[in-house]
Amino acid sequence: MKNSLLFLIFIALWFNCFSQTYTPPSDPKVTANLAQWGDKKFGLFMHWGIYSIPGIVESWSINSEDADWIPRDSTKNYDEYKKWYFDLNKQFNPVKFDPTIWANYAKKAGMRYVVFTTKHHDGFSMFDTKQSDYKVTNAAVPFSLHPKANIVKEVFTAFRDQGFMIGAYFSKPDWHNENYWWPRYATPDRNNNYDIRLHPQRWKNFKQFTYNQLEELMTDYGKVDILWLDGGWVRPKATVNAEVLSWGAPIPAWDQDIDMPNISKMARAKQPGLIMVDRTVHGEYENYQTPEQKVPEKPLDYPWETCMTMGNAWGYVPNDNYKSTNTLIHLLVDIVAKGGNFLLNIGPKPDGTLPEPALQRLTEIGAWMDINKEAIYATQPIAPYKTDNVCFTRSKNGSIYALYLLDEKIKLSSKITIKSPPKMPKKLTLLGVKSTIKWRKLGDNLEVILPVGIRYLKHALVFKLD
Ligand code: H79
Repeated sequence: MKNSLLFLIFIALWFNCFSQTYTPPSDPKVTANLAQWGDKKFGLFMHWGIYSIPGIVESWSINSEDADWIPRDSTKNYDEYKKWYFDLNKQFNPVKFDPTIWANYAKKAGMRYVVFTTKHHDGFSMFDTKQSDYKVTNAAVPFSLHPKANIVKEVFTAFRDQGFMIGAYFSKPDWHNENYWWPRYATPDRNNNYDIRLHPQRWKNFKQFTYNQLEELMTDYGKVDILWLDGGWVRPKATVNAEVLSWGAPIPAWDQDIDMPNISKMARAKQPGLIMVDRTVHGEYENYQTPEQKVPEKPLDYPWETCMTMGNAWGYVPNDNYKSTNTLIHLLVDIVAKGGNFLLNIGPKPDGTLPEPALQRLTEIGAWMDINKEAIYATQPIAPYKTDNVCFTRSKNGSIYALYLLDEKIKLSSKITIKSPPKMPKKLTLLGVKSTIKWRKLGDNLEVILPVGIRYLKHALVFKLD
């Protein structure tokens, strides 16, 4: 009896050990930075690279996986197509590049951190790496002659100057590197295209290359707060989980182990307290989790961030279909009420400017944030999180906010109900309105009479309950 109980406990512990979805950082500096990051709530994600020039899906079309979300040019064969894509570097010339303008717009929108693509899967480095000629500062690139050619440095400096936390997006896979995609063989899918067990030295070279590039980014680009590592199929085979399998790509028989312990040691020596996000590889190098293009159903009990495109695409695509300001604000509110951060992506145009619809939305979000930001920043989730169309947040000093989501198409009635708020208030105010609000308790609910003349309050009305 006793033995079988012990056995059960052992099995439970063993299972728990391998099904763990989150491991808190052991370094207190990382914990402190994570808390600081969690208070920022709203960040700007940027995908910019050679794929922005023709305005196509970032990187993916040069791998031979057949998926409906990866459009391909049917007039060229695969090899010609890949050559055409890689040669786009010779056209990169964003003459209107001015990241200070980007940072100004993002700041006005209420964003407080930025994550920028230093290198996507196609391997084109947006920084002055010494490890490869396939980079923005190489003479083959027209923009290399420009004083702001070292794009990553300019972006990081401009946003840091405006008080943003700085995040470096970096793709672990590199489809331009001969030690990842060996030209001897075909490139049928996203994985490295040779058997690492037969060619260990080749993978060792790739690991060294990756380490060196990351060392440059951690050394020569000022303070970096977040290292956001994408390309989760580059991972030890033992860490492959259901999520990885759901991507539908082949799982190689070998480890694509990039040696995170070594990378982390170097990166945190250069950047003490660095937040590391080795996406989907749950464990000590994934300090927060990053659901992509989706919002979790319920609050998660570890730090997280939804990354999502403002249009449909990550990179700039002409005539992309942008989400409305109303939708974006509702997403922000819903995410924050569930304890997450919102990393909202915009793809700059090939000339270096931001698309007009994106600027319009940033400005409109900013107007809402000007009135309501105290219900967003540094808040914590509080049960019941959301009832009907009302989300709740709590500030650190104990105020509760009820964020009443407005449907643009429906005319607001003069009397509204906040169902089952976290607590019954003594005082109720409506942010952006000075006059006293009439309200009363009605069972577990609050009934609020809206004052006239508040038509200027759009997207979400925010009530403060004290
Ligand atoms: O850099 C961006 C993408 O290129 C990269 N990560 C973001 C931040 C990326 N990694 N993996 N993928 C993209 C795979 C994409 C899978 C998808 Fe889907 C399947 C896209 C469309 C179908 C998942 C399901 C995302 C949207 C629906």
